Amino acid sequence: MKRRWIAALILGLAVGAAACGSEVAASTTGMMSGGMDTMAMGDATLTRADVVAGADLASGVFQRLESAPVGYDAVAGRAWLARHGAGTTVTIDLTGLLPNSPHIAHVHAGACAEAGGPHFQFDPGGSTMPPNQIHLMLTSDSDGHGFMTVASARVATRAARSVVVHPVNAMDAKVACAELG
Ligand SMILES: [Cu+2]
Repeated sequence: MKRRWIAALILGLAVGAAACGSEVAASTTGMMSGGMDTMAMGDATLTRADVVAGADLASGVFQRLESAPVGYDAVAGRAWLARHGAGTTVTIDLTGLLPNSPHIAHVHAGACAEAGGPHFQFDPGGSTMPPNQIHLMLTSDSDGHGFMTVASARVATRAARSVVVHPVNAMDAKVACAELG
């Protein structure tokens, strides 16, 4: 059971890296041999970004994108990005997702008017996977609610501008974008 879940997660990662712009699907084999680091994709029990003490907090409201597939008409929610002494924490909280479905969100470097543009990278031009990018993996509940927090050990620059949510099963169909301000 667990092995199947990990395989699905790795597949989602590979598809995500390939579908989100000009990036090449990179180190999935490296991740497999090195073992899965669930912290790299989120942990719903982490301290939420909006309550991290002493943080520089940015947030934005999710807006449905034109590319959203059928079933996301009511998508809504919020993203928070906290820059703090231990790095960066990102939390997303969405409603109106397809129920019981895997979704992946990335911090992007562009405005929502350009559907978020490319992925934010701590080292531009480097690895397309965490920890060089900020990815969050979540599965919506039976009501279409999705929630996740991820922590990075480095402080994101202002190039971390938006958060975009994708269905794992249709990575090109960006669902919603929240611009961080
Ligand atoms: Cu993305």
